[in-house]
Amino acid sequence: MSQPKTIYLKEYEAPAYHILSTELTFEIFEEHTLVINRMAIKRRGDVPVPLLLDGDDLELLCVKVDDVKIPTDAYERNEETLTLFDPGAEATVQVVTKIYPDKNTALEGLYRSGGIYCTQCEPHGFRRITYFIDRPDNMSVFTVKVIAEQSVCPVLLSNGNLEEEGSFPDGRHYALWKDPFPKPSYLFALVAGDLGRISDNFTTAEGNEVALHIYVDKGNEPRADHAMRSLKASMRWDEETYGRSYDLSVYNIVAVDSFNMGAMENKGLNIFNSHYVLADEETATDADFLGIESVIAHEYFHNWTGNRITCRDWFQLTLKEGLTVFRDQSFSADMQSEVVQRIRDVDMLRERQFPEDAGPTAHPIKPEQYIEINNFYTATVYEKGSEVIRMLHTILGEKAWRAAMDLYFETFDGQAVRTEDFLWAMQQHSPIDLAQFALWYSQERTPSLCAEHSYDPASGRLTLKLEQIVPDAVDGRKQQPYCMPLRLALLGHAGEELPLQLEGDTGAQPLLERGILLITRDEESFTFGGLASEPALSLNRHFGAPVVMEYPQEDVMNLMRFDSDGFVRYEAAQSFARSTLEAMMRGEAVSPQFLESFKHILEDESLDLQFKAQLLSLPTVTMLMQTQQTVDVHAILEASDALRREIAVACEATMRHLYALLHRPAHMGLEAESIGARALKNRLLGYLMAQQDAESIDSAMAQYEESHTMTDRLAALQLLHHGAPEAAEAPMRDFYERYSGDMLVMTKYFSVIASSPQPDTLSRVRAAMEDEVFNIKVPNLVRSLIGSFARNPYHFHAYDGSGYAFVAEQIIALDAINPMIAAGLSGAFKTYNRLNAHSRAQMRDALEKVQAHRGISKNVYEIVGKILA
Ligand code: 0A1
Ligand code: ZN
Repeated sequence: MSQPKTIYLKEYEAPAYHILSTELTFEIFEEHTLVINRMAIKRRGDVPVPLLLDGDDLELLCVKVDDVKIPTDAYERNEETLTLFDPGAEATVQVVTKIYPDKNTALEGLYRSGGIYCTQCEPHGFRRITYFIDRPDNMSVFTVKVIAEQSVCPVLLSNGNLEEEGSFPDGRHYALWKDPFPKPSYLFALVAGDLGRISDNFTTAEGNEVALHIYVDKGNEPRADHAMRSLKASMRWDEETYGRSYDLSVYNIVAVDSFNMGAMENKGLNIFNSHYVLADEETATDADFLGIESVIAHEYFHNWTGNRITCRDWFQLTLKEGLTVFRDQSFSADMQSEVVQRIRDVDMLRERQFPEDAGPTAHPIKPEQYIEINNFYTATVYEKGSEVIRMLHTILGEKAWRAAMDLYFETFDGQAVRTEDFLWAMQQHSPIDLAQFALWYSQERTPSLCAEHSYDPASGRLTLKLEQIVPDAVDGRKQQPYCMPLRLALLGHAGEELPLQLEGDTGAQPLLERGILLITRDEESFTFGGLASEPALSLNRHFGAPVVMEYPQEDVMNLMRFDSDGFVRYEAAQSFARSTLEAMMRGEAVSPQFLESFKHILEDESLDLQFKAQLLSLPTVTMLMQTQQTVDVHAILEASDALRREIAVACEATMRHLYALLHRPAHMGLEAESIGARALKNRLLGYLMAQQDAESIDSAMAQYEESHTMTDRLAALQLLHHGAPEAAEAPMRDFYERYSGDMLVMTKYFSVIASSPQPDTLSRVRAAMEDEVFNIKVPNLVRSLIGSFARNPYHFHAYDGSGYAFVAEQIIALDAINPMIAAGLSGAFKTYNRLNAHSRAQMRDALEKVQAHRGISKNVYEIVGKILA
């Protein structure tokens, strides 16, 4: 194949034309759809220039300018564009294209999923529907007419407000939608099909009535209630927190089964992966409920941060994504417990983004180049992007943050802008110059912050030395030290926060009053006075900067017990567990102090139950891999399994007692206490099951049978299947029989199979692929089965290379169906460089097969190329 082209930010040029308004007519037929597209175009400059329209995989039927068919020598067409040589300074350009939604397995553009027609246009899907200036700096007012067979597609939706509907004598009908807000084509959406719906309404702070509808497959209506509650809560929250109200008279959400990502914020017509809409206690876990709340909020918040103010170009993706993730995380923290939410978000960052930032595909939150933009919907752009926004929030403080956001909305409403424009608004209300801070947008990799301290009893002073280690970029370029806020406290013997009396010139520390040090250099030293005895150091409270914090280990036991910052307590517990595991990998015995501290938390009755479950977790394999020079997965797994058993032996009686207390049917429902009870109970059962003894297996069997919630049922099933496969046979059969008709629940069943440590896992995964419930065209099923396998450290990294070979084989097969999903799966190989020679050689074999495959997509080409470079 020809070498895919690299696109550079520095080569950005504004488009030569704008499309002021766009009238679309969709004629939906069983085999194909006709798209009639009338665009009012306007040239920006005075001199005649060609009009370049993007198009991908389109059958072109007709081109007209001002209603006259133009001769074929007035335009030119290639794989990616339709060029009209000189359509004039202002004209109406009409193109008619024919597309085949049923054949569209890539799920970009217009496709049919489970009988429902729907679209996905971000980032480049619109060009698979019609020819257009398909870039976000081209904002147009859309009017959309959808025509289809009434019996096949009783529901016809698009963006904005419904203007008109009607029917034809031949059994077809139409709906006409108009969106008054100019928008880029990536926010266009259309849905047509036979759907049920639930409805509600919302009155905005200004008194406007908004109709709310959630469309789902018929029969699933009752499972959309939680999504509706979440939507209303989000709408209220954005009014109260940011003074932003909804701006159309209708808000539609549609749930579809085949979707490449979580959901999409199309103006007034969000399209969701059904996983993020449908839930009830019988079929969804607590994590699913929380996920729905957060994704519904995320898409709703995009209406202001993304739609009203959008991105100038795709390099600016974090402008809308980092900011919107920050907003949805703040919302979830307000709805749930703040510290529990923070720990979840940080876990996710470190589990997914840190490895990305340490690997061959590392990129700044604002990349400067790409081959395939779809590869940049990453944890870096989203989650690290959110951490960068969070640091700005910390630096400005609540009040100035709100003022800066108000300014951002007022100044740029209705525009397509850059991250520099956002930073400009922040700067107007910032206590510090943000020039150095802006490096967070242009540099990659995770910095480390190493802290050392010494206390001098004679003078009552503590000196804190901080060294900022900034790794080189992927290409070896040196990078500069960052400006970051570091929240800290000095704690007395009972955990009380002591006053921060910084000595010397404190002029450069405008945030100290709020307990925040501003770090700007690679080496800095701070002296605090007035300390009657040696304090414990509580650093990076709340995880205020996305860094690897190297902790002074001597304080961890105290911090774990009494730090008033819940995040630091958690961090101390994780860090103590990590050093314990590392010692075990060196052949040492389990540290008795660790077991004692663990027990201390276990027996602490004052703790919130969800928080306690988090404090009692062990670092994951991915986390442990991050601190190893050369990764030895099997050593990590051995040590982790051994520590789990030792903990179970040391705490068995207390755990059984507590488990019994928590395992009560009273604990149903979604309030924090019930969620907490389930989280803790299942954490305890996890430890107990590490012993694989009859009593624990009985508990798990009983929990499976008696459970009223999917959370409990699934936890028991997974522990049984992974730890006691013979006992698990009956519940596995039962689960399959109960839920084989429910695709969303089956994704859970497939992940249980694919994440198992049992030796026959790969053959079971292969067998599951043959199951009639499995369908390789449905991304949720692929992620749950093949994706879970690729994350299964026991088998992906199998010594004989079978795990790598299997995943490579699936990447090749999937690439022909859905390149985005194939590229996502390729990410499993990102650890390549850090593995030992044996595993590396096997991975190389697997990856080279992928690379050599004829016709590989540019999505996969870009990722695999970077890994092997
Ligand atoms: N903007 C969406 C994410 C999204 C991106 C690409 C998609 O398909 C190619 C779909 C969704 C969000 O942030 O929620
Ligand atoms: Zn988003």
